[in-house]
Amino acid sequence: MRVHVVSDVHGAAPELSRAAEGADVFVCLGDLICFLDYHDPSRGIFADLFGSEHAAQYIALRTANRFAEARELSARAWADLGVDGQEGRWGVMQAMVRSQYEELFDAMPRPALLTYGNVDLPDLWPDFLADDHRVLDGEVVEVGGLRWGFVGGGLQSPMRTPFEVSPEVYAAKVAALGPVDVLFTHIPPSLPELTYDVEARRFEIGSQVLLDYVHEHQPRYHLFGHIHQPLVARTRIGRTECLNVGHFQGRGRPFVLDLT
Ligand SMILES: [Mn+2]
Repeated sequence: MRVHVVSDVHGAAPELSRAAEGADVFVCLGDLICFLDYHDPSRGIFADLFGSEHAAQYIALRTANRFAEARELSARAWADLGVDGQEGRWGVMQAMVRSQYEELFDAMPRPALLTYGNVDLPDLWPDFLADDHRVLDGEVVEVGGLRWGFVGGGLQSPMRTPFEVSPEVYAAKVAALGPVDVLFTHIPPSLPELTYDVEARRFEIGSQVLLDYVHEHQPRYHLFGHIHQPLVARTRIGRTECLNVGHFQGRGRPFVLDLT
């Protein structure tokens, strides 16, 4: 069985539309939206709203872990746009996210198994999903006689991305799976070589609960995204092959898993 997996799509709709060519099963591990493009500041919702120069400055501050200053910068930009208060901003933002989702779900291969990334708005997904788009979060599906488990979203972080949950909520989703043969998550297990991004030059957040789960249940594979340029793209935890399939936006092609 040839499985194509993508994660961290971040707006790459044309590539997404071709990502299931030749696949028996197609899986998407989320992060569809492009708020900011660290490689091309002219792309993404921030650039569309405030211009690419603002986006470049905002990216520079966040890359330097200067999150408070980044928030001040965006507060000024919103004020310049004449948009007041959280609710006003949210309305504008949601309209832009909706237009990205429209294009991305139009390009999403069918059928597909999906889970959410941390840069997604799950509440909006039902408006865009096709009948044969199956979303799984803390759930198991049987494919070819194997149990495939899915856990979406991220953990609370200073980045304040839209779909971050508390460690307790995340742990409950992982616990709901029971043993699986193949584990699909957006974020990696908490191992430094898997969570370090060599280009952003920082550790992103991985999950200790996922690490414990893999030690305990030893699925054949654990596939995840979230880290765009990882120090290490694959490793072994006991018998489990851990695979980073992230940054579809940068690669433009799916990760191919030949599952026998
Ligand atoms: Mn991402």
